[in-house]
Amino acid sequence: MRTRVTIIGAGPAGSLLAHLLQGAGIDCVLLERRSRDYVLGRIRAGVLEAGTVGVLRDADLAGRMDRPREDGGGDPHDGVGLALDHGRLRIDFADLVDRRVMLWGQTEVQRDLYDALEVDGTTFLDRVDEVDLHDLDTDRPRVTFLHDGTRQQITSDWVIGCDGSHGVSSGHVPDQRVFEHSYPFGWLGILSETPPVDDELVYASHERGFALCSMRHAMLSRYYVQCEADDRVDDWSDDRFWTELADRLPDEIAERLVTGPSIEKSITPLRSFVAEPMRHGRLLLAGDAAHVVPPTGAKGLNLAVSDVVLVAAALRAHYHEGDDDPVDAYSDVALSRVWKAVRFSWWLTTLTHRFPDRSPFDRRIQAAEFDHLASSRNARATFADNYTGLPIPLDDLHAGRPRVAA
Ligand code: FAS
Ligand code: PHB
Repeated sequence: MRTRVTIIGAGPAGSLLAHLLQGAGIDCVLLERRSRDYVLGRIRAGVLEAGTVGVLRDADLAGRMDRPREDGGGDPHDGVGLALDHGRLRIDFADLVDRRVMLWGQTEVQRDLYDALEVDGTTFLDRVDEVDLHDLDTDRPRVTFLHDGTRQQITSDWVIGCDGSHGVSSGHVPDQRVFEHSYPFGWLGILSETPPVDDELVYASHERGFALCSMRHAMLSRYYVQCEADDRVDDWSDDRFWTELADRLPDEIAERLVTGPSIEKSITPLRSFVAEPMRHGRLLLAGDAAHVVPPTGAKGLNLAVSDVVLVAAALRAHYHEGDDDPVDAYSDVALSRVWKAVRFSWWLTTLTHRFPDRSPFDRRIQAAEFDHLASSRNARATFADNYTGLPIPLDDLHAGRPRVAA
């Protein structure tokens, strides 16, 4: 096969990139290891930054999301609640930064993307195996793979690694610098067909550990509790989960908790990971293929979107204007935004979780941080600025460099 751009991985990053490239008249082939249904069945992120919502709307991917909430559409949120032990405060996004976030599950985003790829007529091969990359330092890189038992090869101008944190692309960047930080705990998440405990999300920091109350719609709640790094799902009965969740929430919230059987239960390890650079020759990396953040800041999916918006803009400049400054700036410009999201996710995780080796000094520092948020509008505005999403640096990409502090 011959195409302009080969995309490896059809999660949110790869499938959004394919849709954006098709819209720009740039042919691409999308390769996915799993089946479409498997990808659609993964329960992951829930919060879309303001910028991500704009990207979906501009790409005509927001039809279902923009239906009224009561008709199953997305749920715009103007704020989020924080609780320390049993004190509470609210970060009012609308008042502080005049932006909001959208509760719209990653599974819904993925469904809208796959529906759009059908309409686009994108060449989308799922259940591919043994993907390998070749000749990335030439202007005719090749991708080989098995599909339906047949070994195949694609020659293209560019290869975009959107194959997540366990993919193959990242391994094809020689002299890669890897930055990793592991957390001594994980998240146990459940879905339950019960009404959410509050209209907004609640991030709770308690002596017993972290808890998060989220939602998908008026009769589908998403809850998380911090668990041991080596816990297994079988260690957590529904009863144990609900009891632990209630113990970690402020009393007035715990009293409203409606429990029910979990319809999904999974454990996610928490880690921060960045691989630099996000390019080698004609290979560009985007999304979890280049970076992973703890889900505390709701950044993973949103970073995948911002990387892909930058890749699509760089490839449009390459093909439509013969300008390669944007693609040459891509790695540095993307990383400048990635590291700010990695920092915020690390900060919010450190603020809200119970560290096993934590000293009384550490607990006082957490309390002082909450006290500063409660008493300083500027501190709350910084939180809101990061949580609702920093700008996607398209201007820096076209200027050929990341913006740095003067
Ligand atoms: P993805 O991992 O989503 O997609 C990569 C795709 O590449 C996959 O479909 C994979 O099958 C495919 N692939 C891998 N190797 C391949 C190969 N060799 N050939 C072809 N295809 C290959 N983020 C949040 O913001 N909030 C959350 O609550 C949250 N929860 C999460 C829970 C879990 C269990 C995980 C793993 C992640 C979670 N995340 C969360 C982060 C998640 O949403 C990611 O940031 C997001 O899926 C990133 O999208 P992609 O970069 O497309 O990577
Ligand atoms: C979710 O709804 O799944 C969710 C929300 C906020 C987070 C992480 C996950 O920080």
